[in-house]
Amino acid sequence: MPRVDRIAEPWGTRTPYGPGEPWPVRVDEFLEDGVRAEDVDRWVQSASILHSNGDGLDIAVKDGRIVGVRGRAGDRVNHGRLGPKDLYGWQAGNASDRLVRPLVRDGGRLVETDWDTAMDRIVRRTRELLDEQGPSALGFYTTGQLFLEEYYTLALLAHGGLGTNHVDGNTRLCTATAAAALKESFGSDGQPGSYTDVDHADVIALYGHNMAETQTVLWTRILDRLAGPNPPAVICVDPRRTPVAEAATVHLANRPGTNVALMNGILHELLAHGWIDERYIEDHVVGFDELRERVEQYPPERVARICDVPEERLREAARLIGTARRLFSTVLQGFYQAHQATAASVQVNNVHLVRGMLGEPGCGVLQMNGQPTAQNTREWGADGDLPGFRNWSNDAHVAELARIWNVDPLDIPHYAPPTHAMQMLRYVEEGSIRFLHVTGTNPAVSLPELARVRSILSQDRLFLVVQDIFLTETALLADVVLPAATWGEKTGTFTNVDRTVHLSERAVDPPGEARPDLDIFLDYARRLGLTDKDGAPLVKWHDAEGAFEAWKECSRGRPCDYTGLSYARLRGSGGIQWPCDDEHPGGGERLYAGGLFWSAPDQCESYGRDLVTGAPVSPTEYRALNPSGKAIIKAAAYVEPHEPPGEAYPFWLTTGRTLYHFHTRTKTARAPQLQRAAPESWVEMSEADARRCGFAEGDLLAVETARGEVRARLRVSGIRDGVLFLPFHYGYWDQPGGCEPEKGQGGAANELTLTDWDPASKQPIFKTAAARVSRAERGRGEPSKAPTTTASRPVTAPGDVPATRGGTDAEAEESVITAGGTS
Ligand SMILES: Nc1nc2c(c(=O)[nH]1)N[C@H]1C(S)=C(S)[C@@H](COP(=O)(O)OP(=O)(O)OC[C@H]3O[C@@H](n4cnc5c(=O)[nH]c(N)nc54)[C@H](O)[C@@H]3O)O[C@H]1N2
Ligand SMILES: Nc1nc2c(c(=O)[nH]1)N[C@H]1C(S)=C(S)[C@@H](COP(=O)(O)OP(=O)(O)OC[C@H]3O[C@@H](n4cnc5c(=O)[nH]c(N)nc54)[C@H](O)[C@@H]3O)O[C@H]1N2
Ligand SMILES: [Mo]
Repeated sequence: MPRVDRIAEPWGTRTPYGPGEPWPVRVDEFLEDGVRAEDVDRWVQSASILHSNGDGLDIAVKDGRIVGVRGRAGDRVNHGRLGPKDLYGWQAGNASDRLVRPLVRDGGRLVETDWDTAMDRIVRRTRELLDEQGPSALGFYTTGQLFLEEYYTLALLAHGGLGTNHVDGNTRLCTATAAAALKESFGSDGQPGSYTDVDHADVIALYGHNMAETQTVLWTRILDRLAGPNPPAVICVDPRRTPVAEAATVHLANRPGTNVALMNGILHELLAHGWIDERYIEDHVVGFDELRERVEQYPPERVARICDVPEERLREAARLIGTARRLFSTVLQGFYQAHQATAASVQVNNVHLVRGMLGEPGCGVLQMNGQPTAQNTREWGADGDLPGFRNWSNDAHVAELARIWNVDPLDIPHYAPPTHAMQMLRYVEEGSIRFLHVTGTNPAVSLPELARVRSILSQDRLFLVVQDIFLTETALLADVVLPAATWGEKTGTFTNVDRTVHLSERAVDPPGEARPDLDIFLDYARRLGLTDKDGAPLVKWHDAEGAFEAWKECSRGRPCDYTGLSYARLRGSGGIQWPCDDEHPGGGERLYAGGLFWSAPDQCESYGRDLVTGAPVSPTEYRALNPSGKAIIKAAAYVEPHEPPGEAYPFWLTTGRTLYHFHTRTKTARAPQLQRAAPESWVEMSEADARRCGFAEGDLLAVETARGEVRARLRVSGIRDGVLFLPFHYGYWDQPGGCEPEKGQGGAANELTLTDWDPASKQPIFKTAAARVSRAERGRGEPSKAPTTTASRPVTAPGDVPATRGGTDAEAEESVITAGGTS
């Protein structure tokens, strides 16, 4: 079996295929040094937890430890393939510095304690605040990285039991716009498309989505189509020269923050050339006339000026989209983390609606998720809704949920949408939220404007509980730290972006006294003595499978119907999509075939919002607009970003990811192969800008915005002129400072970002800020340590910068399984 250095070759060996053919199987495997496949005691079924792709994999266990992973050949998502984070990231669980005992703050310091003491403190403080102020004193800030069963339990205890409306996920930073865009266009969350659309599409458009680095296995599928007969055309909209841009037929490197203008330009061309399906629009859509009027104002020459892209290239992209027979689109953070996030993402849905391209093979939209279980976070009702995609402003939906939970409808707060994370932070700042329970997220690195976040989270009057697997920057600020068990150490399910549900089984015991998040939530509910309206325990399950069975009832009859699923069915399967019910016993591959949507006034998850002000549309207005449940076209005018560059801060600053790290690096920095590939932060700048400023590769630069300063070494990359890029992965836990920057050193990208968000989705703006840059120190003749295999590839001659390699301890096995056998 060939061994491949998958740090040097992140996408591995090509297995080309043609349109409509099945994607060949290639099984990737990586085992710890010295362990051979025949030494493995057990293989335990799971799926990847380091992105939203949901790659099916088996966990290798030897002597009670995780020693490796292997892709599942029969999984519908990955057909056996794994990406670099899948292959190496699991090692974090074995790290020697896992949290193994609860910690409490005593005399200003965090000290070890037992579970009873820690939980007593939390329960006591919860009760005190309920007595003093009521449920509005309590906030829960959770994640897109737990399991469905854990979320559902938290939903019940927080919404139905404690009765607080302050429940949100870090998914607010991540995929709130995916949900918002789907709700605006189709009345409900739920991705129309399927990964198999890649197999059929003749045009694939990626909007603000560096799929090559962030969903490496899905990108591998596209690379294999590109290497096969009749490859699709690829369109990339991204200000950086990402690997997607390099592979693209047309790359539109638009100026950051101009996505709405760009989309309006494309729609202008579709309408002007009649590349639309009038019949589909007539039968299945409302709002088309408004779109026609709006996009008339965006002829290509105007759009080219706003976006600073060549007019001809824009026309070419529109022609490809307009003449595609099967168009597949994906959207992600370049669109979502922006001031007009929802407005821009909705225009991508509009392209599919005017072209009538939904619900057929190859004709999908994926308003992408980022985190592995973000879809579930939205299903259980963080992100502004109630569980089961129920509409908080529809009394019948609230009543149904109350019936399922056996509580009074008035006990489920629904006077307003559930509070969004940025607003929760504001309430903490003002002192009205006084208890904040943070699970599976590291806001002291991932929220915008970190100096403000640190000052808010370290207030004395706030009781901060952090439930994590490591002592993170956020945990260092906590009053109580609870050690969680993680992936591989607990059982549960999760759902990826194309609605595929996977079961992940417990493979090993958690370290020390660490406990699954589910057990912690169950313990909290029990100690609080939460009851239903008949006085019986509110939470009626005791384990993951019990929670799953309860969730199935909650999902019944909703778009995300899980009633046809069970642990038994998922065990051994290659992933099953929802809806899975009597009508779709094998799972529904695509939504909205035949132009049927979940948008009727009585069914829809949301009545929508004004895209400019964010004001919720009233039930009456919605009924008038869309009485019979069609798709909704919402047009939008382009508005300038809120903080455009000017004299003092002449550059656009954008932030994002690199292939080798996950978020705040708590896991990937503890996987040596990944950490070595991208050991420290860097700042990207174009060749022309670097020359003009007199900077050279490897110089230490100080990047400043109105909020702060960050230092990083320069990588001269293929980024467009006028834009700087910082990866946001690098916080402080492995630095001398611990939880904040030392003066004049390093610094996390979010020291620089601003407190501001999209009006409709409330997703913070991480992709634009005005910045200036100066040289702090001349380079030592060495290049920056940014990866060379990715968007940070240097523009200098090959050889000037050593290529990113993993070496022998990064060699993974690949077996390509063809009709003729294994190679
Ligand atoms: N390796 C890796 N993979 C991951 C993750 C990770 O941390 N590391 N995280 C996962 C998660 S939670 C998420 S949300 C996803 C995110 O996945 P992506 O959205 O693909 O990642 P980002 O790097 O945040 O942003 C994508 C691109 O947006 C571009 N961009 C910036 N500003 C603009 C703009 O104004 N317009 C346009 N059109 N593009 C712009 C950036 O140049 C960048 O290449 O990745 C998931 N997968
Ligand atoms: N500037 C900038 N900022 C960004 C972004 C950007 O593009 N630019 N992207 C945003 C996006 S899309 C996202 S998703 C966020 C991500 O930001 P975070 O959510 O802060 O990122 P993570 O580092 O994944 O944090 C997850 C935490 O959960 C812990 N953990 C892991 N597994 C478990 C478990 O099983 N149980 C518990 N209890 N804890 C666990 C990890 O150790 C880690 O501390 O960052 C956002 N911030
Ligand atoms: Mo994310």
